[in-house]
Amino acid sequence: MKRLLFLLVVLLALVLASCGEAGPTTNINVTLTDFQFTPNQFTVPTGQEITITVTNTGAVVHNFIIMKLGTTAGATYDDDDDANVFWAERDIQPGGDFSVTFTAPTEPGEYEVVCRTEGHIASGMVGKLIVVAGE
Ligand SMILES: [Cu+2]
Repeated sequence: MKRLLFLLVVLLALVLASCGEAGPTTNINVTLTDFQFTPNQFTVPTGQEITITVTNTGAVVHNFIIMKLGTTAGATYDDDDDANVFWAERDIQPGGDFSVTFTAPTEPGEYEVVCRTEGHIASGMVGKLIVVAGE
């Protein structure tokens, strides 16, 4: 009996842990380094106001650019990609630490997140915004 109870507690803990990880959030905290988004995957609910807190701990300027659904900046971000931007916080200076808000897309799906500084996509500054239907 004791063992069964232990098993149930473990199972419950696992379920709770996985919920916390997968659930959508309206608060994103992202750290920009040379050359990564940490974390590099964000899950948000459709159409809600999202507060994003950005910290650039790298030595160079970075960007947080959300591409429109179904588009990609490819291996390098160039001027043509501007037309495909859903939302962007550009030219985040080293040491920069602030919060901004944007409204999440109303269409669920996976949106590419990139840094437009030259060479940064190729170096690994790519992420994913996962938009899920709100409850
Ligand atoms: Cu960058």
